[in-house]
Amino acid sequence: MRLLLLVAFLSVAFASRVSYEGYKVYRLTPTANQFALLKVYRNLPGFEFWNEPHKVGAYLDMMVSPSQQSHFLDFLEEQKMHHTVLFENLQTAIDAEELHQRLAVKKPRAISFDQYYRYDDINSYLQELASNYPNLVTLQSIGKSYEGRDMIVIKISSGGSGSRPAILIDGGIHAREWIAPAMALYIINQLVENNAANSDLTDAVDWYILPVLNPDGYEYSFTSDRMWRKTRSPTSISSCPGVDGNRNFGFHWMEVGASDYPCYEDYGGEEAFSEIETQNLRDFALSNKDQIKLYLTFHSYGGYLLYPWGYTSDLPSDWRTLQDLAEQADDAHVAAGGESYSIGTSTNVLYAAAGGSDDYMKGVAGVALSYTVELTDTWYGFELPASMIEPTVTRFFAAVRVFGNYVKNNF
Ligand code: 0X9
Ligand code: ZN
Repeated sequence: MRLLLLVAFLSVAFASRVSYEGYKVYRLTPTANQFALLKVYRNLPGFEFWNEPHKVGAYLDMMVSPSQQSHFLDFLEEQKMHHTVLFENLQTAIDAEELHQRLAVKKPRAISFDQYYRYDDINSYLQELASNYPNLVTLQSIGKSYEGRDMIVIKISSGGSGSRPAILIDGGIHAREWIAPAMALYIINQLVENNAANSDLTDAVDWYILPVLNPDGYEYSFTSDRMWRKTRSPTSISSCPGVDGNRNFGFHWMEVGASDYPCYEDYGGEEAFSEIETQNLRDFALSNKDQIKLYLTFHSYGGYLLYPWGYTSDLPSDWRTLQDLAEQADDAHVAAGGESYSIGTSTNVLYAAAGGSDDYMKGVAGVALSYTVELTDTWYGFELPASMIEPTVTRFFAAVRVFGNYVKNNF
């Protein structure tokens, strides 16, 4: 009976959601020729690339709607293309995740890393930290999102005199990449509530952390469409709202790897910084540019530690420093039990895409050490089960410690 009630409740509560019933996610390993053929499917209705293969032998994850299955299977068969299925029915995984979220204790006394938190819960936690640790924590709204949600940056600083070097971190520019805000939240948790064990990271360095950079999209991915990526502002096509925040920064904007068609997932916007969320982060970074020495922006998935540039295959002049530091961070991640990350520039290791926050921080805000972290894992894609949060964030915190200590010792 209770189960029946729960099922009834879930079906009413989620009636208006985008359904992924019957959607499959394929992992393909195309040859170069096959990849050229597959490109035709990009942005066709019923198909979505979850990632981009960057070299022959790398995998391509593709989400395919039910109505395209038989046609697509014929194509795979015809091409004799190697493939496995990551999700037989994506909606089944989304339902399981929702059930887990519903059953998780609401507003726990202590934060835990066995569930994903909604925007309001994240902000309540930040408020709680601000009142419990007034000597370490201050909150600042850097502005509101398009739908009017505050974008809260938590500053973690043990004080001291004069200007101290700082690290800027954000997560959640891409709504569906839920592990990114969770990672940011874990860093906050460790620096504040476990400060006794991490005081080496806060005694000489300040931290500015924005856990949810795209709050409207993040909430929308809980309430309406689990696979939402973009912001939620209107575009010139009313049925296709939202801009890819990570194509919207004003540095070599729209030069490569971004679309000018609003219905595509990598739509770069009407103009650079068309989005209030990217404007707010820009303004915050520029007003603290002398202090910020390192920038980390969390994404998922696949396990990449990327540094600029994303707009060109040219290397920045200080690439060796960026590479060495990333390798040290990765060593710590591996020592903590994690998988090794692929390291290099966005263009050379992943794909060329201009207008990213990482390029802007380095190219304009003058933050020499700028990284995009595509968190692990590699099997679940965006639909990472809540049971994977804790191992993911605790292991990567070992890498964050390396970044923190580098800034402490070098600035
Ligand atoms: O495409 C992106 O924005 C990032 N990958 S994701 O799968 N999370 O969407 C990679 C961004 C790397 N940085 C730049 N291209 N500037
Ligand atoms: Zn992303």
